Amino acid sequence: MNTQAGGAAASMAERDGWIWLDGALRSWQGAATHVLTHTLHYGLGVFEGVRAYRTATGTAIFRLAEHTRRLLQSAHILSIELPYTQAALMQAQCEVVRANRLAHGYIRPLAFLGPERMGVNPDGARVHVAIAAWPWGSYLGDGAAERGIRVRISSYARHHVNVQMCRSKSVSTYANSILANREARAEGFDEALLLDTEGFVAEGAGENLFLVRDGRLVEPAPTSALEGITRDTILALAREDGIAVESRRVTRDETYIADEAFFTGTAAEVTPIVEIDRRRIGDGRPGPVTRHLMARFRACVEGRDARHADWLTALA
Ligand code: PPE
Repeated sequence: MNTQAGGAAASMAERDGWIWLDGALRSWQGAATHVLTHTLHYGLGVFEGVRAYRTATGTAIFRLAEHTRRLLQSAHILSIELPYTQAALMQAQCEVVRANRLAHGYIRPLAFLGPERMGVNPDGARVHVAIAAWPWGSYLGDGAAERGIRVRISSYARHHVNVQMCRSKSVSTYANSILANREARAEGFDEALLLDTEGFVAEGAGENLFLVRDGRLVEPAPTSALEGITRDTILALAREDGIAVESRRVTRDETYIADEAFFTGTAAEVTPIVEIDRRRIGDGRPGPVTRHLMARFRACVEGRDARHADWLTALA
């Protein structure tokens, strides 16, 4: 990963540029918080991941309104009162991309409780909002989109719906994701797929899952998974193309016999899966439905699909 100046950054904290913190742009390295930050100790915080793309008419943010709305909803679920409106947060994200002169990149808004209080009762801790942005390439490794990735079903279950409310994209969900991802990589896989506490397929460590079976698109109904916005994009594109869509319970063995499988996520975009638990999926290469939806997704994010121009917010 490179700094603005082009040198290699030793740490995400040591880059050059600008971070929006509590209403104003601060220098990248000055955007700090105290070690007694409440969220650092107890994990109550929410975030988003958003991508800006280069289009023929300039840089544009993909589905900015939907991501920002989900940030507000994530906070609402956890009773975190964000001191900013959706419009102000959308404006701030545009400002951060512009200030860092990014032609394309990843935007990370984060709402966290400050160091004003310690203890599980957070009353009195202020809600802070930070927004950073940086260039972020292929999330699941170079060549993932072309070759597809190898996935392992995790030995860790996704949170029970009454343990971690997964419709909230909250910081504390991700300890579970880290355990699963680390386990999968340690065993030579690229990413983990998590089952729920009843044994049905939930989602990837940082992605939603889709299967293709006999030309139909199948997704695990998102009960203990995040309601992904890339997932929503893929569902809309599939319906537009007359591809039947099923949202229901999916079992582990059903993933093994799928004709095709892929992950979706803002960071991962659309990533084909060619192997699950050492079983080849289809012919072991990204399948035709996956490749078709990847191409349609690319056209949308790059502003080449006039039908979905409203998914892009131009930076102007
Ligand atoms: N499930 C999980 C658990 C998840 O983290 C993501 C996004 C998704 C589904 C897909 O959601 P969406 O981005 O709206 O399509 N994961 C974010 C964080 C990745 C990270 O490592 O950080 C992301 O892709 O931005």
